[in-house]
Amino acid sequence: MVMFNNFNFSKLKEGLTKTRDKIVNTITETISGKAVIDDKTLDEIEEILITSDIGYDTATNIIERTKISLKSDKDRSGLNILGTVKKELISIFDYMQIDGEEEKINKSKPYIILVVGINGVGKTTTIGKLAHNYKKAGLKVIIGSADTFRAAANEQLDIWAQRAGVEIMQKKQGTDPSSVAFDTIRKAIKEKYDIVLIDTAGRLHNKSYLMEELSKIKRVINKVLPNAPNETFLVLDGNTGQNALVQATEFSKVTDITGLIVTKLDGTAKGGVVFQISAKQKIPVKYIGIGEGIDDLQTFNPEQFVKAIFDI
Ligand SMILES: Nc1nc2c(ncn2[C@@H]2O[C@H](COP(=O)(O)OP(=O)(O)O)[C@@H](O)[C@H]2O)c(=O)[nH]1
Ligand SMILES: [Mg+2]
Repeated sequence: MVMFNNFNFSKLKEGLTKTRDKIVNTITETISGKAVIDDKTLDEIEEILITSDIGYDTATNIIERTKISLKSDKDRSGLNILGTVKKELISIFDYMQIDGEEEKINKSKPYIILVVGINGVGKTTTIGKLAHNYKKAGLKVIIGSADTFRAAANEQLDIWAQRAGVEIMQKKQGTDPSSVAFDTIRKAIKEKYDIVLIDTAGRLHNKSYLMEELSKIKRVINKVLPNAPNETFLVLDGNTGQNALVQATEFSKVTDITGLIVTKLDGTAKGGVVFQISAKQKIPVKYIGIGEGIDDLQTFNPEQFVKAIFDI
């Protein structure tokens, strides 16, 4: 069951232009004019993949598997090679299960979504977009503003809540974030909200501090709802390439991440990092951000993502 009607292939394709230039256009140049692709050319393709943000291990793995699958295939045309590489890239996401998100939400209302990630990755923007998507899907949404650290955070989130047309719970700057989370959830239970989105501050000066803050939020949430949060989404900025991978690794150590959201894939050549993070972390990629607008969040679909990158 598709929860959101937020997919637009041409917009996705446009957003991934630089990534496509970096990965596919160079591969296409390498294979063009060659009737048969030999192993030397495959090694060149491997190098292109390595220098894109797909990462060394993932790239060598893909080419190895491509070589194996081509052994039983007489067709060594460029087109077939590209098709095989595409298939291998899609298979990186095989670990992701079709979610049945709607059923999950229906089973545990209010459904609590905690959004974490370092400063500037796009948490607040993504919460605004998610709120809009859930609202459009007919759900009653409230946002809890647990980024009480920055003065401007409340105002920014308030603007997004208004855009999305959803409720928001805010407290003074400096309030304990977990008390905002607590009150938001209590209100959500009392007033029968379906979805609670909790924004957090992205202070990562040190791991133990982050762990403490996140685990306190969880502890406090658990007092109201034992199974909450139902989801913890980690937001990563696609623009940061390798660094996004490091963040995914670090956050996974301190909290149970149930899904990734990779933002700012528009206008970056580093979109290949989505493959690398998935291959390494095996955490489902739930959404991708391809712009600053309220409609610029798409549910991640492996086939369409690869197709959009390779569709020249
Ligand atoms: N181009 C682009 N910009 C984005 C996207 N997501 C967020 N941003 C921008 O990234 C900046 C930081 O976002 P914000 O939500 O404040 O990050 P936070 O600190 O994690 O809450 C803002 O200028 C957003 O407009 C995206 O998918 N594409
Ligand atoms: Mg924020």
